[in-house]
Amino acid sequence: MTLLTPDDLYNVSRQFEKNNDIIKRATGQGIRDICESVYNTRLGNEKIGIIPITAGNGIIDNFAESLFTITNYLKLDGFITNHTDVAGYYEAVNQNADILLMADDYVFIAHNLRNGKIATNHVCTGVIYAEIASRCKYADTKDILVIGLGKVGYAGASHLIRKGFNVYAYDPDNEALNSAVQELGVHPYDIHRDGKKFCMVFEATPNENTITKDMISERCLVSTPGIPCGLSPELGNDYDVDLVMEPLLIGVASMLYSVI
Ligand code: NAD
Ligand code: 2YH
Repeated sequence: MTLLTPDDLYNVSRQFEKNNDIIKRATGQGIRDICESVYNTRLGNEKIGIIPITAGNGIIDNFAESLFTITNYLKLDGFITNHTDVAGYYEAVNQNADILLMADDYVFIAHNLRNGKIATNHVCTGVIYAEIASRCKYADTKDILVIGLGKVGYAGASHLIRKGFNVYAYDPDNEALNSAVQELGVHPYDIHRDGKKFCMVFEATPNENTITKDMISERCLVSTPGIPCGLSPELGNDYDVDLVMEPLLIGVASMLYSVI
């Protein structure tokens, strides 16, 4: 289990703006347009109740505040409840929240109380980062590499298969890799043998240096929610990589669009 730290969340809207510029440059569209087309929804004037949760490792400084910043950034009407946990839930419902956002150590959800839709951060993050990678405007094939097939990576790989991409995937955990081969139909990618290079890469691991020079072509698009980043700054510079990596806003935008 990886938990966000207050440092990860430093100036979340600035981090997002920088990434949105890269997304626009590499795909031709910004994150809002991409979310609208993935989910076929538009954000309106929904009221978002953000509930701090003390379970497990407890409150993360800056987490609820960052979600509040994100709701403002998306021009939604957000508020953080004064109470935590069940009392916070009760408060949010009584304050007429349309959508609730809350996370413990394992699951982070958006729940739309008006239409009953519920979404998890790991699925929505996987879907949107995979979608971003798949939109690389320099790609001339439908081959895409997925690195890491955990909760986020599997959801992204599944999305790419649904969209008709040729998905190559690597995970050192054989059980995770075999499930994705059998259930989704991804091609197993052997980093030591295949020598195939990709223009579109979706990485979802909690480790550094998961991306090597044998995997990527010059000017490729690497889209990764993984913390820390799997691409070293040196490799990113040498290969002139368009790197999309942001700790919270892109995934939360995806969650909100998915429950509208
Ligand atoms: P997980 O533990 O469920 O899965 C991680 C997977 O990566 C595992 O299957 C593991 O075997 C695999 N892996 C580890 N090292 C690897 C390597 N060198 N090459 C290939 N695969 C490797 O984790 P998760 O919930 O899927 O989250 C993945 C990452 O995404 C974490 O760092 C998490 O913090 C981050 N995350 C970020 C956001 C965001 O908005 N930026 C949102 C959710 C999760
Ligand atoms: O960071 C996390 C977990 N990794 C779950 C996310 C799933 N992708 N949870 C945040 C915990 C927040 C805390 N309980 C709070 O401040 O409310």
